[in-house]
Amino acid sequence: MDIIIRKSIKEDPSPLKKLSGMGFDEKYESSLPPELVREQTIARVTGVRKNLFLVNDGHEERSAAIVGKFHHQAPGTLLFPATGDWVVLDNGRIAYVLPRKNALSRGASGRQGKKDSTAVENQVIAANLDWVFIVCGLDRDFNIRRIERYLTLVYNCGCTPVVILTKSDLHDSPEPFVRQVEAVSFGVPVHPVSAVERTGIQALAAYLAPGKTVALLGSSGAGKSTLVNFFAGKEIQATREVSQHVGKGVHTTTTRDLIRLPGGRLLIDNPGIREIAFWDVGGTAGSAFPEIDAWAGSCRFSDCTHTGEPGCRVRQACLNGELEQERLDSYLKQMRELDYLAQRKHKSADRVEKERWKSVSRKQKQMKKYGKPGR
Ligand SMILES: Nc1nc2c(ncn2[C@@H]2O[C@H](COP(=O)(O)OP(=O)(O)OP(=O)(O)O)[C@@H](O)[C@H]2O)c(=O)[nH]1
Ligand SMILES: [Mg+2]
Ligand SMILES: [Zn+2]
Repeated sequence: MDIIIRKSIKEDPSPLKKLSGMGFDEKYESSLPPELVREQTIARVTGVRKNLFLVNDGHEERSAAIVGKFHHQAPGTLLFPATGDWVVLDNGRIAYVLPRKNALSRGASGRQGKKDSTAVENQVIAANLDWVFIVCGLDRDFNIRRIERYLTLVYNCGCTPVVILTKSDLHDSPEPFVRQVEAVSFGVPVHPVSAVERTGIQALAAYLAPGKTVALLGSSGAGKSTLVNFFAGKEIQATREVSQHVGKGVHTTTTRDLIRLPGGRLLIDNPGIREIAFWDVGGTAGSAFPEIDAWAGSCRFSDCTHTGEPGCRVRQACLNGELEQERLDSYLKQMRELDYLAQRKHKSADRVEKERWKSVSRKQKQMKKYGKPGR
């Protein structure tokens, strides 16, 4: 059954009630353009397949194609549906993507460096999230520098991170790892858990409130799907066989799916991420390195790059032993990457402008030749 959104939406809240089970609230409702407040169906994207999207209107899940305009628009002019998006359906096809609260995105892997306009297109992992679980195994997966990169990625996407350290059963005590992460994550909650011993997992229930959406992010084999299955209380996501555990580059989960758990809790399981490529959303590395940001305020030069200028408080912190060299290196590397992205964005904007003028002059030439445009 379709959910009918009419002008009388306020008088009849029942259709939206069903959607609230999928995480819909008044903020999304008020962002609906008035021209769409007529007989339309609203649904949430729960999965992305090759040429189709899975959508759930709070009542049932079905597949939906997109309307033609998505195929004809220049990249970046229209929001393209991603898992977690709220969409307006028109005759069963996705016609519009509602403005996002936030979106976890990264540079499209494999496309960087190509000269076409899609080279700078970002890849939305998931949209409209309340929490992002950065899942990291306490095995070979554990890497503090990688956690720093995840934190920058999540902050720059406007999302709220939580660090989950899985496989705590592999150690007598996970506490030293927790301390290490806490030392670089400044107030971000850090939870050690074990799916094998079923410890620590209950603490995560606090994030999984009804109508809240949590996305799981982390390398392949970190234990994301194992967590999903734990919360679901059954095997709904395939997890890697222990015997295959050493096999590198195998992704057990291959799709990004929004899973609705009993009680309206919403989880987005993701394929493992091999490389954390940033995407320019005007962010900095500062949010994930607040102590460095604070010291930077005391550097002699306001535009200090902390790479050798005199009076650099950040380098001083390193010399004093207040700051680890590795952490400063990690910060500088992230800053370089983000600067590069910002420059690239500028360049592409220039190119867009050039192309616009090219098309204007082409039109002018046509006008001279044929007298009037449009003939
Ligand atoms: N010892 C131990 N092993 C675990 C734990 N959680 C998960 N594993 C194992 O880790 C392996 C990978 O788990 P998955 O849940 O498939 O990992 P994933 O993050 O979903 O991996 P991808 O889907 O490839 O991204 C499996 O063999 C799990 O049994 C844990 O708490 N302790
Ligand atoms: Mg998985
Ligand atoms: Zn400095």
